[in-house]
Amino acid sequence: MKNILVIGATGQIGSELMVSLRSLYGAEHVVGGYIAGVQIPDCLRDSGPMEEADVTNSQQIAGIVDRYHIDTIFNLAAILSAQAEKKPLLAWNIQINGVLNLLEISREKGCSLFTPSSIGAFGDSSPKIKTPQDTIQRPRTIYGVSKVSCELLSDYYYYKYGVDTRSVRFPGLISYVTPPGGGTTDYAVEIYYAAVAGEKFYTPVSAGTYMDMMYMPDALHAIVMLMEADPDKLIHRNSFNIASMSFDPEMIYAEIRKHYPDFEMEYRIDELRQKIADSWPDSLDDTCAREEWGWKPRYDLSSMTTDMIVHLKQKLHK
Ligand code: VAH
Repeated sequence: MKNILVIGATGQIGSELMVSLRSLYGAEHVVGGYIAGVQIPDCLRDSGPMEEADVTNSQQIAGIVDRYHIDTIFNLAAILSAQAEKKPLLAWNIQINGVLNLLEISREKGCSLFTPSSIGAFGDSSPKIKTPQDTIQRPRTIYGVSKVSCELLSDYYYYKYGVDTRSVRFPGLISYVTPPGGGTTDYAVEIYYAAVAGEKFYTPVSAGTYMDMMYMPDALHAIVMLMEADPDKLIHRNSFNIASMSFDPEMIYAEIRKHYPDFEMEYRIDELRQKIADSWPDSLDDTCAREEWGWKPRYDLSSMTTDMIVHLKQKLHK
């Protein structure tokens, strides 16, 4: 049975990954790592072990790994793209120095390590349509630079020391559970909240700005599938393109209006997020993930929209 540590267990991905992992492997086998001062949801605190785990504090993490005999670490600590541009050194510290701490701990203690990358690991000079698994990666955001560096470091530790590092390049993730913070793709979450709340939505990126997006249940499924995959079948490790849908604001607006015909959207462009979005791919080619570990999304824009609205109506008491 695995003993798992989730770093960033209260974040957008971490909080839902915790629920999935605890139901799969047993709550007592999944330790939730949080940073001092963060609000820990009761459902996490009451269902299994939680420990303060700052990814920049190597000694603290190593102590948890020893105390709980951790053999698998999921590292979801990150400052998202737009936020990272405002705090580049903090983003670097968490996303590189923090990752190096985890790679060293994984090397010394024999842990497997998952640290997600992102479509943000590509830049203007990467092919934009059906971006290949292996292609040029020259991002110009600190988020992208840290994600490419993390991919390279994780592969280095696999090839030099045999550390079992694996990761995926996440598209924009959409969820009704934990609101996102500071991302470029977060408009695709915020728009659902506005529609269900009966409010007009102001979209920060322009029509025709296509980005790969994914519903959170598919993202969680990808993480577990990859970490359970037969290592002998993996040709790539850090990091797999995965995709499920690509849309622009007009497409998601049209899909939501099938449920709320009077819903209104207007463009209020956020220069920073528009510039970042323009540098990212419109769509990814995820053939390698499908061939090497059986990746296959289950949600598309229509089914995600229906599910998001059902759950947000309950959450917002609408
Ligand atoms: C962001 N949601 O917008 C994150 C993600 C691919 C996008 O990395 O920064």
